[in-house]
Amino acid sequence: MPIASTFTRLALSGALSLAMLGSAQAQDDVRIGFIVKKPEQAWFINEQEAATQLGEEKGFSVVRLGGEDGQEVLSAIDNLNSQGAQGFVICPPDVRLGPAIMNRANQYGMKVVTVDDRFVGSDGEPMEDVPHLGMSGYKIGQQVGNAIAEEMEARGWDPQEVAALRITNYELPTAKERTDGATDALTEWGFPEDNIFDAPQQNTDTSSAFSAASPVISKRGDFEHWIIYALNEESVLGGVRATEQYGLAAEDVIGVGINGSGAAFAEFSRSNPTGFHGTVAVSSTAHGRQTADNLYQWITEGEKPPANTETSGTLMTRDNWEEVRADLGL
Ligand code: FCA
Repeated sequence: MPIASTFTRLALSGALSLAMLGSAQAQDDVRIGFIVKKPEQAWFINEQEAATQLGEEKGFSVVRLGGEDGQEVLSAIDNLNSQGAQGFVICPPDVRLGPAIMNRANQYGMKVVTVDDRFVGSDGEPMEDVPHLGMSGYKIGQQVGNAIAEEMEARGWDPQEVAALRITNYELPTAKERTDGATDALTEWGFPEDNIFDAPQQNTDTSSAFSAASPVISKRGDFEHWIIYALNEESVLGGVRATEQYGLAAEDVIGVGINGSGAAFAEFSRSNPTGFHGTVAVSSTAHGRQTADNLYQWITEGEKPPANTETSGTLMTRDNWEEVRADLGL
């Protein structure tokens, strides 16, 4: 190959890649963080992936971080600042950290959007100033309660002889809304309030739900039939595992969760059905994309996202989970 032409080609490709670099540079100017309280949970992995994917489509970068306690969140924010991020989406490990998180973010001039768990101010009220997107907890809780009631009917259970394991997390408003919604739907249907037993969990994961559930189930050994609900499917699974450990059969247990993520898919894929009857699926993909997009628009166009956006859910059981999964883009 003649030297001249090689040179021309090199020069040309150099110019091209410089031009590409130029535009990539402009796009790379926007960098956002996506901080989640439980980075190992399928729900949060999916949210972060969806945000990253949107960033690839629109040309901004997403730094995925975990923040499992206040210290970790604050150092994640420092880390984002040193990377030149203009803002972040966060699901905080404790909603009462809202004021401290906003302090740090404001010091750096970063914009903040919350997802799933909404900040609570020092007055105990939601921090309306920080745009939020989360599920409509009460309504989704009602869906859980109704799904359990229908299944009790299908199995011909007498509600007087059924115990309800309510795995609670009253420190977290969205958790309380969800379990309140389920309780109200159940009692409206005729479930006796006296048969509802609380198992307060310390965390929103399977192991803390298992620890909370075990003593409650063993104390009420007189009940043969159990229903289980909680703020999410990970927690309901902890309850289901506790009934199994206690020796209850799958047909004696009806657990219905919330989320529709990998934890539920794995359970539905098992060859033998378990006491995990279903889950109300919400699109974690949509939560991740929408919040990242809201923040991106805010940074680039100065358009502040709506104060509060609520999303809805669809019941997913062993029979329809693959279909619902595809519909929700999960
Ligand atoms: C809370 C729960 C998560 C998920 C999310 C939408 O953060 O802990 O499992 O349900 O709300």
